[in-house]
Amino acid sequence: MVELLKMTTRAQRLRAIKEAGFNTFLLKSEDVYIDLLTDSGTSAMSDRQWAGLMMGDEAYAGSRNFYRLEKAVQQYYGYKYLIPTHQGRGAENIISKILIKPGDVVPGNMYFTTTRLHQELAGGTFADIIIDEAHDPMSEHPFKGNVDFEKLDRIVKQHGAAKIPYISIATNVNMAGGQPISMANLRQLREYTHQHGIRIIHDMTRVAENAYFIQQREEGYKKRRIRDIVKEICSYTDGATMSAKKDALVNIGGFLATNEWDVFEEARNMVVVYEGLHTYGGLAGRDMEAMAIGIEESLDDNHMGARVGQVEYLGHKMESYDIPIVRPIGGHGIFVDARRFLPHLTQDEFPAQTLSAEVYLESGIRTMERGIVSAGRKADGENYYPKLELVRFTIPRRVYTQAHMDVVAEATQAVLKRRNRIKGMKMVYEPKYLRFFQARFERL
Ligand code: PM9
Repeated sequence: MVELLKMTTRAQRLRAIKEAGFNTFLLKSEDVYIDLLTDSGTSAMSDRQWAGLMMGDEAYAGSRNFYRLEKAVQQYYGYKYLIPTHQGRGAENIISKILIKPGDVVPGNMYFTTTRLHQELAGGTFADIIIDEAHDPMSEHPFKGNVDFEKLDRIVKQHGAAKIPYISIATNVNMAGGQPISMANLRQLREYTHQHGIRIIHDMTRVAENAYFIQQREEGYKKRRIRDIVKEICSYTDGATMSAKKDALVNIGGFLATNEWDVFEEARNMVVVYEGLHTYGGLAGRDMEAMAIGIEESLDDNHMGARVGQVEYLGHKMESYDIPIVRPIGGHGIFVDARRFLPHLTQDEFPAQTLSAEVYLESGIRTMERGIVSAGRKADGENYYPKLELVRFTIPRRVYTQAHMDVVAEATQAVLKRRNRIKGMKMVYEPKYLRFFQARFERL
């Protein structure tokens, strides 16, 4: 499938971004030239996946596509039980409701917006146990997704293992810049959690990208196939939530997977309340078919080399223009460091939100804020002040060419040249949950 891209004038973009309250989530996609808002549900499906859509068995119960998907999850990821959900947060809702009790603590390798919100809504508190390097955009640590065992041990000693329903481990940590956890670190975590009787729940949204980095960077994995590395990663965890809209190359879909019968039984019952019957979980049969095919395609070594290679291409181009980006270059996009890009703005003036709006205004390229707006507020109402104040240039899989990446780098360079004249913003509307999606801003 090919799609026409629409170029707009600066006057049109100014009108559009003002109408959108300077929030790129509120832009109409028809006003966007190159859309790097997210890699979620925006990838191009393959010929095989499109053919799979035609094989949808739209029975209410027991669709053959469900069994195909169940087989793919068992075969490629190794989890025993599957519950499809409409997308990742559907699975997060269910697992949080089942495992977390009020007063519990959920340690994890950096927060993710929807994941932490569901943990909090279930009465839990998230505790960050990622290594310090993950909060430093300039650190060259090859595995910034690693767990810091001193931080974890402090939490376990302080609260006791009984208050920790699970450790939340993301592969290729999104908010850190698409940064991987190493196999050695995960293996060590498995040993630790076995000693303490704590589960690991795996946010496997970008597990294949993580596996690619293990293959490229970790001793002993150079000759291993991505599919084998992915299976090994999953084997160190007890269950998983998945937004299949990313790695698994579909426009909609997700799942919860577990190796525990009791958890499965409760989840199978709960899914009928929130999503749909346990053999479709909010998805059409055709969506499950496309997902089963996408899972297999995502594990192909050549696909992953091309995918991360394109991200690296954009990153190197930006670096050649002195645009400050998170190092090392991550898996799903380039994260521009708004603190270094706009050093004259305080964090309360929303540097990343401002930069994202300016990139749109300059060029029609849509990106996403990943800083103080995304971090939201604590239970007591205070703002979180994350160390990372980033703009994410997220690359959809199999959609854009390197020429588009050239345009992106050049447009960002043009903003860099006039950065001293850029003023910050104030928030004029703030919704209660996940404010980054719908908040509105005005220029100072
Ligand atoms: N991630 C992203 O753009 C979609 C919307 S932004 C909240 O990065 C992880 C690591 C994700 C993720 C979504 C979800 C939720 C869970 N974990 O969007 O509900 O990156 O399918 O998945 C977005 P769903």
